[in-house]
Amino acid sequence: MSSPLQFRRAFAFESTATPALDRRIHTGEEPRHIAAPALLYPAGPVTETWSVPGTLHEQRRGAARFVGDGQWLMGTLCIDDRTWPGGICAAARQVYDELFQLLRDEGFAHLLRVWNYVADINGCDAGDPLERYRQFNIGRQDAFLAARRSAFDGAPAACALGTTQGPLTVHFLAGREAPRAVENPRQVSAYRYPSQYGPRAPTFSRGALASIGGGREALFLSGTASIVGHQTLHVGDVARQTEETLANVAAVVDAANALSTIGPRAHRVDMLDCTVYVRHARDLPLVREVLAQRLGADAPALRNAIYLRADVCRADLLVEVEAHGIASAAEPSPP
Ligand code: 3EB
Repeated sequence: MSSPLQFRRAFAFESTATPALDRRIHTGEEPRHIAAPALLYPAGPVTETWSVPGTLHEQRRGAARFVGDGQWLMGTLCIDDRTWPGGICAAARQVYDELFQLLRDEGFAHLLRVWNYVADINGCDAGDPLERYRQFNIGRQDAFLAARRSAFDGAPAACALGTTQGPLTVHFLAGREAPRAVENPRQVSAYRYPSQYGPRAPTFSRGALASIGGGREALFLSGTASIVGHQTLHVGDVARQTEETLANVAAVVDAANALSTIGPRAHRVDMLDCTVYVRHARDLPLVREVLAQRLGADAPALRNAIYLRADVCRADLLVEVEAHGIASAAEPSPP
């Protein structure tokens, strides 16, 4: 593999000069041109950068802005669903149709990770009783099926969160080699959720493993919440939802380690780079307290975590954790 992929999270107290800047997921402010959850902690701004060596030039095509180096392709697509004919369902179809066309044009067969941000995700549009997230799921799955991409087993890792405003915003990371999809034995696969959660299931795997060069393997952990089987547990109790979420995170990490090319202890929960989405800003102290109890106050995962304010895609979920971990064959983790 010619160009290794690097991940870096830059905090406000660090130098803002990010070398080889490719794709930034700004989490410091709520910019108006994209939908982005607001940063709750630490004091912003935080910039997430997935980068490759060398300088890349951003290109634009339709709804997409993207960069690529031949090995990796990253970008963001935005469509304002409020003005798009057919609303959020049609906008989701259009965004994913354009994404898949872009991947075909650029010769990238595989989506590794997708971040979906939808304004008012638990709301409904005038004249349509179906929740906006459920509408989004229809358009997304239709696009996967139309493009003959894995809408079920082998779907990419993803998250879907609600913002207060902004156009439908989809960030993606694609590569040339198929990732290995990871499921959670404690949960029904999201793409097999029964129809009580909407006419079409969400299109994502619980995690994805990908070789990213330099003998390293990335685990992309999808948005993970207090769901066991297909049901939400601990409705109204953010502390217990956080604990259940961590149990699910641990289960996905275990399942990933069983598939890892690096080894059976390659990925560790306490070493993940976590993004924690909190529905109510007032719950932040309690969520942080539970994470500190469960991960250990000195865990790198706790030190590196960022907390964002977002609506979680089921109205009864109060917290969701997404993460990535990078394991290296050169530096095996201690037993
Ligand atoms: C869940 O487990 C919580 O629709 O892409 C998590 C990750 C969730 C991704 C998505 C939704 C999505 O069902 C919600």
